Amino acid sequence: MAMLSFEPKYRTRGGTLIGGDLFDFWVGPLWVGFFGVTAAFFAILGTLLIVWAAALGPTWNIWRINIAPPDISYGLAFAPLREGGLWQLITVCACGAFVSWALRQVEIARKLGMGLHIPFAFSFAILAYFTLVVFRPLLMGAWGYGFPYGILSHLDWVSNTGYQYLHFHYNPAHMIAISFFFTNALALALHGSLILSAANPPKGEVVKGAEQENGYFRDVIGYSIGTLGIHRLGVFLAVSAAFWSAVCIIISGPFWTRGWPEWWSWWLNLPMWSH
Ligand code: UQ2
Repeated sequence: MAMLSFEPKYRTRGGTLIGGDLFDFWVGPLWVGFFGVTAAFFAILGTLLIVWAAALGPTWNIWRINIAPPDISYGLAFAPLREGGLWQLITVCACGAFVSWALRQVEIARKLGMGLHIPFAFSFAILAYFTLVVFRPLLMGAWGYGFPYGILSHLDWVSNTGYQYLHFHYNPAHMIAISFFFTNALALALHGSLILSAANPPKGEVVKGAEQENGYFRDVIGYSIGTLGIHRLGVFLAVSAAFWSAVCIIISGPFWTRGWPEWWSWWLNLPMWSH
C-alpha cells in the first residue's frame, strides 16, 4: 500500500480541524488524524464496556444478551454500573465515536478539497441515534426511555414502544419516513440496475454511457433525471428517511401521549363534515 502511484494525490498534508500536523499521518492505508484517535478510543472503550456488561450475565446467548438503560426512577441521574450505568457509559462512547467519525469525514473531505456532503449525510444517521438515546430521554425526563442494547431486546423495545401508541403506522411522521425508505429503495434499485446494465455488458460488447442511460428512461417514462440528478435524489431520499424517522419518535411521548389513530380526530372533527 505504500508505493501506489496515486499516493501523492491523496496523501496531502492539511485540512485538519484540530491539532494541526500532530496526527496528520498515515498508518498503513489509513489516515490517523485527531478524530481517528478519538474514534478509536471511544469505539474500543465502548466495545470493552459492552463485553463487561454482557459478562454480568445472565446469558452469553448472542440473541439474548441485553444491556438495559437505568430504571425510569433514576430520572436523568447517573445510575450504578450494574443498574444501567454501563448502558449510560456505552451510550457516551457510542455518541463520542459517531461524532468523531463525522468530524474525521470532515477533515478528510477538507484534505482532499471535496465537498462536505458525506459528513452532512452521515450526520442524519447520528441525529436518528441521538434522538433515540439522548434527545427523547431528555424530553421524557429519564434515561430509561432509551432503547436497550441487545439483538432481541431492542426489537422488543421497538414493538413495546410502538404498541404504547396503539398503532404506530398512524403516526404521520412515521408514514412520511416509511415512504422515504421505500422510495429510496426504488431509486437505488433503478440506479444500481441501470448502471450495471450500461457499464457491465456481456463479454465482447461495448460499455454504454450516459447517452443510453438517459435514452432508456426517456423511452420508458419520457423523463431522465440525469447522472448527477439521481445522486442528488438519492441523498435527499436517504437523509429524509433518517430525518422523518427521528421526527416520528421524538413526537411520540414528548409531544403526543395518546394513541396515534386518535391523532387523526382533528380530521374527523373538521367543521366541514357536519354539513
Ligand atoms: C436516470 C439517470 C440515472 C439513473 C436513474 C434515472 C441518466 C445514471 C435511475 C431514472 C430516475 C428517475 C427518472 C427518477 C425516479 C424518481 C423517483 C422518485 C424514484 O434518469 O440519468 O443516472 O440512475
